Amino acid sequence: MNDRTETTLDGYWTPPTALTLVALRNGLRAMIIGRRLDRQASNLAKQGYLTVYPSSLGQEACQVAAAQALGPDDWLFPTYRDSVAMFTHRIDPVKVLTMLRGDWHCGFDPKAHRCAPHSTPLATHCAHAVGLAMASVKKGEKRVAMALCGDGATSEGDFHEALNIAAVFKAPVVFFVQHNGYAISTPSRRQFRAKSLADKAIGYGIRGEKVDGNDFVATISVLRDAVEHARNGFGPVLVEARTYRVSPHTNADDPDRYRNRSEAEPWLEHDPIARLTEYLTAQGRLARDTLRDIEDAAEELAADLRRRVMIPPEADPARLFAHVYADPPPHLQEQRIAVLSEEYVA
Ligand SMILES: Cc1ncc(C[n+]2csc(CCOP(=O)(O)OP(=O)(O)O)c2C)c(N)n1
Ligand SMILES: [Mg+2]
Repeated sequence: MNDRTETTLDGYWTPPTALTLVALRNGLRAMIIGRRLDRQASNLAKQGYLTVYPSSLGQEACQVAAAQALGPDDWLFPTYRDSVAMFTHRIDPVKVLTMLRGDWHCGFDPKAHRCAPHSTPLATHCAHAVGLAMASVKKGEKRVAMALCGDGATSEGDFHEALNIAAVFKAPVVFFVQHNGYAISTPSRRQFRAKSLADKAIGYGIRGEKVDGNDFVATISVLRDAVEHARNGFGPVLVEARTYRVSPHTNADDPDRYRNRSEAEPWLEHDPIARLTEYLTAQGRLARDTLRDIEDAAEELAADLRRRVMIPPEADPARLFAHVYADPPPHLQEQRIAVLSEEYVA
């Protein structure tokens, strides 16, 4: 079991040569833009434009590293918390938020984007990632699937089944657990007894890694290694990134009811964006103008997101009946005719 927590930016650990300056700047840019879009989405939820929004504030290193560790043919399997990973994976933010606006579909073509829809049921998508990875091996492809999940999801039966079958068949999957300390109001100490979630890999006979999830350089290094390990036929990897859920579970949650605000302080001091900014600045690799340009770009993207989400989506009642049955049963056909005969006011 490897523990990479020592590779922190605070000690100005030198990144592996494979991590170029361009990769670090891209990481910083995506984290700053991701945080700004995340804040915008939280505000849109408060204003009623989204039905719900689970923020990943403070988890940007994990979100961005997950997307940026993947190769051009690899797949991402995100949860409800992972919109920033999906933005970084180059899916239009409005499309990413489609489901969270209460629309009936995920808003984008999963195949075109190599990204599954946000999974709200915990860990069920881990098995989907294994299925895709196993199919890809059968087709002679070199694709890796990365399934993201939280600490709470590791208690699910689906998580166990996915890891077990992936291990047995050496499926090229990276299971990336963002251990943010909470499953809604349940703290980690009431969730599992294991010393670390990465230790669970031992039971499946696969590689397990633990990393400081607020350290972008360490996290992307570990994830890139894991992706290549899986791609080269050595089987799945379980990566645990230790981080903290700075925000409420969603806009509908009040964390003051179950945790002390002071608990967040040490995590705020280890903010992933501040750490990478400080590192690059201290190395003389980040001009003030560059940072301002990134922040300006983030503002523009947030304004564009706000503007487009405020346009009400087109609602077509006929869609209620589409895509469920190839041959709709008679009672649904009748209902469809009845709905379509009603006058519809947009
Ligand atoms: C199968 C299933 N059971 C319960 C829930 C309700 N639920 C939604 S989020 C959540 C907590 C998950 O915590 P964690 O996996 O740590 O992810 P985080 O929200 O912290 O990112 C629960 C229990 C669900 N969505 N799916
Ligand atoms: Mg959690």
